[in-house]
Amino acid sequence: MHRDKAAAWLLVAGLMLMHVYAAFAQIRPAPAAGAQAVPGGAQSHPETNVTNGSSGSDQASGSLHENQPAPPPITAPFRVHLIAQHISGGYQVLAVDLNNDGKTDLVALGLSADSLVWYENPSWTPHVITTAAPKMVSMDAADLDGDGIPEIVVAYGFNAAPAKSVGKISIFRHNGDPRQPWVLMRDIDRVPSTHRVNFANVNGRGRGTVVAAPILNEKSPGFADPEHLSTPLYAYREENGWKRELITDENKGVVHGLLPYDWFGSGHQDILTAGYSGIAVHHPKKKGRWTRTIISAGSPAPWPNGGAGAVVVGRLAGKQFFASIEPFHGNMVVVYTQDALGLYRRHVIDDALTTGHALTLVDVDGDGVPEIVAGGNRTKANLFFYRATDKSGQSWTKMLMDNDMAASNCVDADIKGIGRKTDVVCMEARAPFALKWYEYVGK
Ligand SMILES: [Ca+2]
Ligand SMILES: [Ca+2]
Ligand SMILES: [Ca+2]
Repeated sequence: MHRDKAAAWLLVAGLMLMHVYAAFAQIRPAPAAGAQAVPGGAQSHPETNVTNGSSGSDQASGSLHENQPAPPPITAPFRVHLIAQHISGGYQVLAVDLNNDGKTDLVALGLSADSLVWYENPSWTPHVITTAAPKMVSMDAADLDGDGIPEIVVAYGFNAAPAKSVGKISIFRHNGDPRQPWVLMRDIDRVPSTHRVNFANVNGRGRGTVVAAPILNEKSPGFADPEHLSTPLYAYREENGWKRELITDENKGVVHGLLPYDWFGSGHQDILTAGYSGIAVHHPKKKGRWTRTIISAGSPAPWPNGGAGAVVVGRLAGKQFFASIEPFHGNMVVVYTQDALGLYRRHVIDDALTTGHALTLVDVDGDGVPEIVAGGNRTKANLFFYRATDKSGQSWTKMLMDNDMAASNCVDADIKGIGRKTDVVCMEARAPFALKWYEYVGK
């Protein structure tokens, strides 16, 4: 590089670092119990109170690595709150009220964490749910008995190699005080490499059905899955004594996304899956029969690089739409909107994600047009906020939400109790395995 150009570049980089350092210096790092809601303050470059990670401490001590470029500026209008960290192998977060006080709490799951822990809003005091679910990978919450405290289904004993995975599915419930350790309510099943579990309302009478998706067939050697083996999808209905029911064995290879959603508007939830076979809707019929409809093949790349890894569904311009990450651990964020004939049209709105994993819709401004949050779990400046620039969802702008987060999972939430979900909470897959709340501070 020419010396003048190099000097100019160093000057620009130095100014950027000074700007970042100034932003860090103005605010106090929040302790785990100190993330305060700060109303108002709309700004295009929100402050962050998160200084975890090597870059933050290096900046604070003044010992900058000369060859390490400054992180890119955060451009999405959120204030970042650190709720907790060191949730080893961070993989999933649930935003749910666990003590029936009307405030949304957070449950954080780590693949290699030794316990499942919930964090009580607003102090974010941690409470252990259980230490009896090693190698957990997925969870969901639903109040099955109507006492106001949800039960939690957990998939654990996970390994991506099915031969090494017990794949237990169990429901835990509180034992009088949800702040005290919970107890096992019911073991449901063991299915090798079970990777996603959800409660679902498949009968129109409540969420008393567990749906479980292994990531591969139990005989599969791994993600390459050269024989294109069938990956089953199971339901367990409380009314049937949690007996195993096959939803489908038509999905092939990796199944990574699982979503209960009333796709057909029939008053009960269908089950969506995303994987090598694309995105499918499984619709419950009478007597335990299910129909399967492929709504997108996902990325058209040949096996094992095609399909989709995650799916979310919402409404846009009065019509149902869905969004996906494609392919599995992929680089694309894709939006599907209906045309005049009701056919879904595929729009790739981003193809620059790194190992895409987290995906959620959130309507931050309550205008009825969902925004999209998507992120990947490999690198730290890889969590994005997408906002439609037209009512039909044809084009979207992309903003960086965080430059120090490798998100494995994000959910929308109402942390402050305003009556609408305008917040996003994300779980980090890499050290320091942070659980962060992104408070929307835009207009
Ligand atoms: Ca609560
Ligand atoms: Ca309950
Ligand atoms: Ca919106």
